[in-house]
Amino acid sequence: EITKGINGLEKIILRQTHGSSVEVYLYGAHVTSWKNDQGEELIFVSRKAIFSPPKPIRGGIPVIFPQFSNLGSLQSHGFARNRLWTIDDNPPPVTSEVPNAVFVDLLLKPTEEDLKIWPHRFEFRLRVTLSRGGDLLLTSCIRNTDADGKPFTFTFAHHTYFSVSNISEVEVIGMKNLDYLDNLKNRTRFTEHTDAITIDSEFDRIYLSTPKKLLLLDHEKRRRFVIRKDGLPDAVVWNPWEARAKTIVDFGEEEYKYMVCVEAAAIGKPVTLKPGEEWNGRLQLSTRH
Ligand code: TA6
Repeated sequence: EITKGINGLEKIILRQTHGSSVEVYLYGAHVTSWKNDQGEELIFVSRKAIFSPPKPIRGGIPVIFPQFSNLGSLQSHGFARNRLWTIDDNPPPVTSEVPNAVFVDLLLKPTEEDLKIWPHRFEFRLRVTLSRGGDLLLTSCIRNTDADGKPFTFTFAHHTYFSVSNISEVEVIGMKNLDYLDNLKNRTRFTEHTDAITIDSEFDRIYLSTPKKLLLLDHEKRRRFVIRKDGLPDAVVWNPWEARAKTIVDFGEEEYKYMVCVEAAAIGKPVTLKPGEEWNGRLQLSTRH
């Protein structure tokens, strides 16, 4: 179902018979809602989010490509999140892996303007799938379509903003003994010693080469998000906390309490694609198992 969202921007709604749903805007291929069978929202979007290009939408699941943060010469977090994507009306067939799923394929190709800031031809296909059981899957396929034979390199993230009852109730599980780069300390490298990460101040870390399965626990809601990822070795954990939140214009003052970003990413080892080569990434979010 295609409908008009906020400010007339087009969005697609995927629904399953049991009641779960997903909403994705063509602007940024940005998922802004994921609801479970009970109709409960699982994704955080700021009350102050500005649905007006070129400002990226605050919250949801921004697609970060071709550059994470300020790791290169592009604008922070690249440009995929503030481009208008198109729907592929004739998508390649589904793999049997997710039966009875509903999905939409969104495409991004560079415009002549884009080529001036990042001189590489590519095709990015993002498949957004809602499984019968209500899991949200994001599968990315990025291809180097440069005819004149140049490789390109990128970093990537699904910058997922999870909705939580209260940040004090939250644990992130799966990082014990992993190295991380602390964004609050000039990306100095440290080793994580705790198994269950809790957050009680500004937090911004890139965990390197994590397990494929991570957990986000919300004790008050008795909810457990299972994050499964493939081709996305790293994981960013972010909460701006009070002081930094005040500096973000499209973020409510108290809202840091109700969100946490746990991002499936490829940052530590940037991906390089030769002409004709293809890269695949996969993120599966579930609250069931
Ligand atoms: O992923 C964490 C991070 O890179 C933080 O450093 C923080 O700035 C956040 O993303 C949001 O970035 P944005 O450009 O959306 O304001």
